[in-house]
Amino acid sequence: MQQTLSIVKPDGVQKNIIGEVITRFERAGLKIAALRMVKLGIEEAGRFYIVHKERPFYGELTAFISEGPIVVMVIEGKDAIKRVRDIMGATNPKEARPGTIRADFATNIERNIVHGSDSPESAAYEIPFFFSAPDIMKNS
Ligand code: 3AN
Repeated sequence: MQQTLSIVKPDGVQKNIIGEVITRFERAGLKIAALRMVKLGIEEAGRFYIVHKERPFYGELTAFISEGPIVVMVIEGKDAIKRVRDIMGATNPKEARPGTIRADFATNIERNIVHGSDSPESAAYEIPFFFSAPDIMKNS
């Protein structure tokens, strides 16, 4: 079993597709092990995306993720990291496979609806960023 952190970003919350995103993960047999809604401050957003600190879009990225409420969740299952990213689709929606969340709903490479940890190392940083151990259910 593997755990990953996924986020319905502010554009996904605004578009009323929180349920749609969760449904796609659940339909694939993945389990929601923890979930809550939160609004990040700009400094927290900067810490969350610290790996992208040197990227030219860091400022826009942290402004966007903190512009409104988000839904953060821990998703659990076999190969959860890769499976969540397959369901999300490519970062740039123009390159995302049809039927993926980003192909269906994303506006552009920045406003792309959903986040998923990209490696076990990222998941190990991102999950405790939002959840402490007792908040994560053993339900699978
Ligand atoms: P992913 O979210 O698919 O793992 P990364 O790790 O390359 O993609 O980028 C992290 C986030 O930064 C993306 N979700 C996206 O919102 C944003 N991003 C990536 N590339 C760009 C870009 N060229 N311009 C603006 N934002 C970007």
